[in-house]
Amino acid sequence: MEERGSSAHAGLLGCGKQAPASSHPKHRRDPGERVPGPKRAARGRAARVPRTDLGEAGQESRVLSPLPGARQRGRTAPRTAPRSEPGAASRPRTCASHCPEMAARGPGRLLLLLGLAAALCPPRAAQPPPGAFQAGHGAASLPAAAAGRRRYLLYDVNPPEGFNLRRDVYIRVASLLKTLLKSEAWVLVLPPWGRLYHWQSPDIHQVRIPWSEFFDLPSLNKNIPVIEYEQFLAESGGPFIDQVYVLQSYAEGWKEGTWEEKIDERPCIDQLMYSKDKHEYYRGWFWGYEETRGLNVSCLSVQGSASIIAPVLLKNTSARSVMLDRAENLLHDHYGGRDYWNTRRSMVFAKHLRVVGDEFRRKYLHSTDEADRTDYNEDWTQMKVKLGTAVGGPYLGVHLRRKDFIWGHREDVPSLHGAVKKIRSLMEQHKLKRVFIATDAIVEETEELKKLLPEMVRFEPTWEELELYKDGGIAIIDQWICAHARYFTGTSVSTFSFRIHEEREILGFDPKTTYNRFCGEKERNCEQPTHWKIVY
Ligand SMILES: Nc1nc2c(ncn2[C@@H]2O[C@H](COP(=O)(O)OP(=O)(O)O)[C@@H](O)[C@H]2O)c(=O)[nH]1
Ligand SMILES: [Mg+2]
Repeated sequence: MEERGSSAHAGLLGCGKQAPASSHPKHRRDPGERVPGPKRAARGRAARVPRTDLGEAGQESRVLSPLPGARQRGRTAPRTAPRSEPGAASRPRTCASHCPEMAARGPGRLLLLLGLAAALCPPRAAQPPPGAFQAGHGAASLPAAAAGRRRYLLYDVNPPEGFNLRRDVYIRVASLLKTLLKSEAWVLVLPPWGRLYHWQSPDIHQVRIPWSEFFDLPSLNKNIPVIEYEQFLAESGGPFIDQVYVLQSYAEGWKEGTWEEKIDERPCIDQLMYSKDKHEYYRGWFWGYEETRGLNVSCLSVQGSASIIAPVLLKNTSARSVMLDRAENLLHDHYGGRDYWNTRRSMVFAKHLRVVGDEFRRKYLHSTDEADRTDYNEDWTQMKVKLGTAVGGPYLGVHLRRKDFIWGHREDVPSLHGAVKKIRSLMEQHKLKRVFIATDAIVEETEELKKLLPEMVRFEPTWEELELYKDGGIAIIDQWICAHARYFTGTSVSTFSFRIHEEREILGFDPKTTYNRFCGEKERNCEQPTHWKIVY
């Protein structure tokens, strides 16, 4: 983290220093993570091939230019009325909304009105927003005074990216937040879940889902300060985000050679996913919160780890709320290090989902924590299990990723027949009579699987359960059950499988029982996943 901070400064100031060796991307890898160059960092046993779900853009370049001089504090418009006020969203009342309207009425009156507006709308630094608009409502919120001072970091990820890559991006952003906290009071606003490509269950409302439906918020808060988006709306004074930075690569691309971390304000390369409304506010997806508006949007070309952006946030903008869109463009500060694992360990699944998974294990898989030696400490900071301690339930855990993984006829994904053959041989080898299968296979495929492997056990939610836990919750229950199996095998380069590896690492399983994957029938060199050892 320290190293990262200093190299980030070098990039921002345009010194063009080469990043320290430990920050080189060869040390990290997860699908969706951009790795420099046409040459992907080669790894030993088990490369996790960098990719995104539905495409991956190259990242690249070298010219360094410092960002334009730091903007003046207090230039951002003050907050508007709180969201709870009726009509607040459509009728914002301070200069944040009035000024553009005034400007639209013609140049003649503009100067006069600007002067008036300046008097009515003093810079934020000079006059903080009214305390009443600052008070948080959630249990985790700070007292009004403290909340009034802190700054808000928000982020979003490329729409096609799936749930488990997004979990990885959270880790990257969390390390940026830790860097920011060394200088100022910041809080991370958790991006509501929704509109994910893989969440295809019909008739279920799956937008604006708070993190607490999937994760345990007090556990997240033991790592970094986080709040839900609704709390941001309540305590920051309304559905406005002062500054949106869209992260992108460098237009000129990446030239092979030295790796350098850099960040520059640049013209937007792709068409912006934000457009101005008649009041000059930026409208965009904003996690399905239609009333949310951005006051300013610009693009940053970035090549480097998450904390490279810290100096920009601390020095180049006075915006109180800053959103980083396309945050998957940031790399890990230090993949697999202590900081990485702390954040990963803090991502405890929501209790209600764990309870459902545990109940299923007990009922259908003869699996309990006492017998399996998988006791879970509700306080992750107190959980430190020696690898090899966990025994796991008497079943084989399988993650069989299908859908978009087979459409491209990938070489590293088996046919159903191939998968069942492997499952049978593993059951025999490990003397296991039961097999639990997590899969996203379509109905026709699961029917075929049942014929080929009649004894298989799946978590098949009722409609009520699906409505209650949603596709994301059902996937977590599947992952939780796989994480407790005596032996696990997953699918090549699936982030869904990777997150199961990590969960098992936390539970204290022998790595031999975890880092396994299916091979494609025609795959010549079937490398097995890397053991990423937990660091406390
Ligand atoms: N319930 C359930 N959903 C799955 C399973 N495998 C994949 N999915 C769904 O498909 C998505 C796959 O996207 P992602 O999380 O990015 O993982 P990846 O694409 O395998 O790297 C998951 O988030 C789930 O919504 C599974 O075994 N069980
Ligand atoms: Mg994916």
